[in-house]
Amino acid sequence: PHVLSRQLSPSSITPIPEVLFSYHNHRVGPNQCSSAVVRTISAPVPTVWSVVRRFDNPQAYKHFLKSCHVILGNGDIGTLRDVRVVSGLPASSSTERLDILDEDRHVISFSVVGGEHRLHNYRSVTTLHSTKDGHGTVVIESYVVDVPSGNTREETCVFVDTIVGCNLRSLAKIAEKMDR
Ligand code: A9S
Repeated sequence: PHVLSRQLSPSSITPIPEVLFSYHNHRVGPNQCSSAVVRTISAPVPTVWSVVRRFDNPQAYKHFLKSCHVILGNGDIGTLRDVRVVSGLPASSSTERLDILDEDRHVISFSVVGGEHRLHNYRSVTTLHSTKDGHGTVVIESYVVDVPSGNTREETCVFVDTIVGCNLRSLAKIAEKMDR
């Protein structure tokens, strides 16, 4: 995937409407970093959305997660989930809140509100965009997160871009298979 390190600008991705673009314009605090990962998937938006919209089932395509339990709510804004992380990462769990689920615009966003890991105040926004021919999807996933003490901004973005890149690659594989 293409990694756009704080370079996401309307001119670089012309077909995306300003309203959707604004979702990726994060307020970044002094000790935070922000970036975005973009990936094109060879499956239409409804197929990709059917996977991405499942706040209760992120482990379907996020392979660093081994389980997910909804601990509050039923899929509406404010729903909380508790995810468990596979071994080998500097993390064991994360508690996450659903902030946006826009079924018409294909926008989902969540915030990390707790857990045992180093990505404090992580917040991501994922938007789906149809390719011009209607057969494909461009996924944009941007985030903002605190830079952990002892790490640089660059290290933090490399770490998170890697995880998000893996997730989007896996999402592509699953959606492309569903579409066959
Ligand atoms: O889950 C996502 O969409 C994205 C990320 C970057 C998740 C990161 C993570 O869940 C780990 C994979 C466990 C890595 C959190 C919250 C902290 C980590 O250290």
